[in-house]
Amino acid sequence: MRIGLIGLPNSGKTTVFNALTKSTEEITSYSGQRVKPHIGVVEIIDKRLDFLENYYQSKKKVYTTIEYIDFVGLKEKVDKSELFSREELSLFKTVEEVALVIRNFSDPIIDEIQSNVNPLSDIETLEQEFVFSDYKICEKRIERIKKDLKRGVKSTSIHSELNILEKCLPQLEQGKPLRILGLKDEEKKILSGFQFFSLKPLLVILNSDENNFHNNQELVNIIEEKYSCVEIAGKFEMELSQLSNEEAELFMQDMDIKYSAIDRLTRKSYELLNLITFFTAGKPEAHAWTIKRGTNAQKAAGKIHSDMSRGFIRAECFSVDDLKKYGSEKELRNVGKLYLKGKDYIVQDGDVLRIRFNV
Ligand SMILES: Nc1nc2c(ncn2[C@@H]2O[C@H](COP(=O)(O)OP(=O)(O)OP(=O)(O)O)[C@@H](O)[C@H]2O)c(=O)[nH]1
Ligand SMILES: [Mg+2]
Repeated sequence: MRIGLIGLPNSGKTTVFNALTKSTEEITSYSGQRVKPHIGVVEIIDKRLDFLENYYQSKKKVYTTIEYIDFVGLKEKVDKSELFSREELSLFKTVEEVALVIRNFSDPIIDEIQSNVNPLSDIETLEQEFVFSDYKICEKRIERIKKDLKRGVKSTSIHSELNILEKCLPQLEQGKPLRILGLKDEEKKILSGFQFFSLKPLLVILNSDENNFHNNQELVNIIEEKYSCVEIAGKFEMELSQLSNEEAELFMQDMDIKYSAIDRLTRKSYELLNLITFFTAGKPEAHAWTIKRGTNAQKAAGKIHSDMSRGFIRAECFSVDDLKKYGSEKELRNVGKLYLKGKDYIVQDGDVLRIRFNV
């Protein structure tokens, strides 16, 4: 999964990126330089996988990963230029979720050169940039299609495309993102070539001052009326990420932070994108896999290897929590908690699967 960190200049994107990926990219401090996007991979530590590794004495353990991309700050009033450079745009296309990093810390210089802290207004500014950019793309495409139709171009796909675009345009005209238009999956698929900004799932990272962290519940509630939101103290979390795990835990206790930024962000992202985790486990390796909620066993098997999906016979399946509770696979069998499932079984979060397949 790829998540793009997007925001106004100096909102703390690189700081948050460093915190999440334990990187040490330079904090550009007011420079507004167009540096290249940073890319970093984070392992999603999952205690359930640790348990499985230990239980099966696996030789190898593979967590799922999230890739974060730290983009350069978006300038306001971009109507004269494009939102992103060509290179950034092609990276943005690969992003499954946008995480808006919103400044909620005061800094005399940033306050002076940009504006005072105003998270709600910043979210709105960015959203309007997305909407405006999408509007231009949408309008242009509609014109193009209409010209083609006039010229006598005939195709059914062009009509369905036009239909959907004409549904999108008024929404954008009213300044509303396409995300909330309630488009069906088939419709989104038809639009996928355009890479509309305002259609991507969006999560707000409220980057709060370390001294004011936890005092922003009211603000978080307001943001959550429209968006999924995680509050983090970016600068503090960045400092934490450079410490050893033990030291970091002590500091977190001090700050009354139960879960690290990465834990909370991952949880929210999974929720937003409707993702779950299943496992495969044995002596050679314990492996966590990410799939969409509602995926059936045959498709899930395809995540592991395409042969497993093609030759799928059945899946032996139990939940990692049951294994913990009953202590062994033998006991699971005795109490009827080890199931044989067919290809249509909908895989659940925390399932351990063993796929039987023909080659
Ligand atoms: N107090 C405080 N300062 C922060 C926090 N996050 C970032 N800063 C400061 O804000 C400034 C900008 O931080 P960056 O992480 O470089 O911001 P950015 O969004 O990556 O900036 P651009 O890439 O230039 O758009 C730096 O001086 C940081 O130290 C925070 O959570 N608290
Ligand atoms: Mg930066």
